[in-house]
Amino acid sequence: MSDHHFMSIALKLAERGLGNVAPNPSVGCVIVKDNVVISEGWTGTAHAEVVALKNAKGSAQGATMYVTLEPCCHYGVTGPCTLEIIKSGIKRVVVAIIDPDERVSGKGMQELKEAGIEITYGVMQEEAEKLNVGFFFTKKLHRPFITCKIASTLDGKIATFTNESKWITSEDTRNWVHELRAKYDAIMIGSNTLIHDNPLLTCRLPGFEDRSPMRLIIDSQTKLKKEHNIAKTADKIKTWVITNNEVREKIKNVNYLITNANKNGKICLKDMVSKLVSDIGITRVLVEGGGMLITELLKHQLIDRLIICRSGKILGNDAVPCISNLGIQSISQCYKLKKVKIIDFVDDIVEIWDFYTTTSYL
Ligand code: AOF
Ligand code: ZN
Repeated sequence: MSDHHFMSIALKLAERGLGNVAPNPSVGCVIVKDNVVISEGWTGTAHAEVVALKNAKGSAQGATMYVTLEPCCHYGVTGPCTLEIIKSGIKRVVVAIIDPDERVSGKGMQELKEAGIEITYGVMQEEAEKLNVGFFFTKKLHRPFITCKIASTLDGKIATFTNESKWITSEDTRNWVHELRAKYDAIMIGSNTLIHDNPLLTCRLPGFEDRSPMRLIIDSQTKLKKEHNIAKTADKIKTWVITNNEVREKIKNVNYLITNANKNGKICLKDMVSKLVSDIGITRVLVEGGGMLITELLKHQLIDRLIICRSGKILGNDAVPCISNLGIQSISQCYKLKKVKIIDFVDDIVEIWDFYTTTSYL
């Protein structure tokens, strides 16, 4: 079996931790002896390598370790993985990508080499970077990876002119979205969506109930009241109100992130995204509306991925559009996206599009 084969298993394992381990990356690890996987691990409270070594129960002597990110060599919340690897008698370590954390950044592999361990570097590097794109964004761009999910009609509308939006897409597509939520660190909405939909924003699929990400509400006028579903469940699911104004009446269990104001007296989005990293440790955000918030993020080049769940319905020109006016005169000024994937559901299709910020970064 090839290095590629075992690294792809490690990458699959790494996927399991997405949405669960921020601000950490989600890493996968397999230990292989005589072409057989003898143990597996992925990041949880402990690092992937440490979990895999523990699962190997002392039989890793002479084995090869496949790991999706360079093993760490620093004392952080946990001790250095390099020490554990050296102690275990592992003979060879195959690494997908270097850890951009300046405490590691090549030093992890150097330490292993100096201990006489053979290193192979760069196997499935691109896939490993894509998987942890949120972590790499925080280290290199100082902001999280931002995806916008839109439930839209065929004609690009997200609600009727009376603001009714339940339901545009079918149940199986909505279940898929619940699963998607579990892979993000946080879900973000604007205050209009809070008022019109009074949502819960949880994962409600069986088996995913405890995987609900934290909720972020862009709410400069503090419209969130204790009667809203989000406020009522803030004791169970972490909730942040993001505002640039002083908050006079705080709601129990709700956290408040105060941002700088822009020149129009509104939330400075650039400051907000940097504080999501520095103050909360978020690496991946799923924006779920509404149109105003998505339009503002778009104008500030703060959307990296667009997921459109499109149903076979038509609402007409008086309905609410998924993106409002952009004042674009010429096609040459338009925003351009790259098609990533189309998923076929019975009544809907899900389209995944990446902005060039993402594709040029990767
Ligand atoms: C690994 N394996 O599974 C992960 C790593 O605060 P700590 O101790 O958890 O360290 C966090 C840093 O460790 C993080 O910024 C990244 O550099 C690395 N993450 N390293 O060897 C893992 N998750
Ligand atoms: Zn580590």
